[in-house]
Amino acid sequence: MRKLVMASLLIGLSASSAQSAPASSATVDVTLSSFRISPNIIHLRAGVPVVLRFQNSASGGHNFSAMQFFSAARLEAASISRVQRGTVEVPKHGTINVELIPAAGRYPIKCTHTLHAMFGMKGTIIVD
Ligand SMILES: [Cu+2]
Repeated sequence: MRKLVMASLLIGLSASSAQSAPASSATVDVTLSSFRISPNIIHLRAGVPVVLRFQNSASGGHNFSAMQFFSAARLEAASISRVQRGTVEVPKHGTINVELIPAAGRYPIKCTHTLHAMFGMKGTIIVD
């Protein structure tokens, strides 16, 4: 699966070096559950458009909070309103897509709901 994603990334890159909008950004799935963010280390390519697909598999709300990551990234217009104060709120059994171009860096992530990070909902995004 990962190989497929990388392959399509490479194809996308070579095909869209002109001005055309990236028709098919790679999708990276991030699952929120009680109390995990999976994967808890998310590896992205700097400058390469990506859709982060946040899925909440739990019967309660969770969020994906990464203030520095989202402020450094360039969000696609339709995704801007889905990120509030560096946080994507995902309702129970919900899915939220956020399309963006990540900037290089290493960023902490967590769920800001009370005690959830302490219970394990935290991780890191590495963009290089
Ligand atoms: Cu949570």
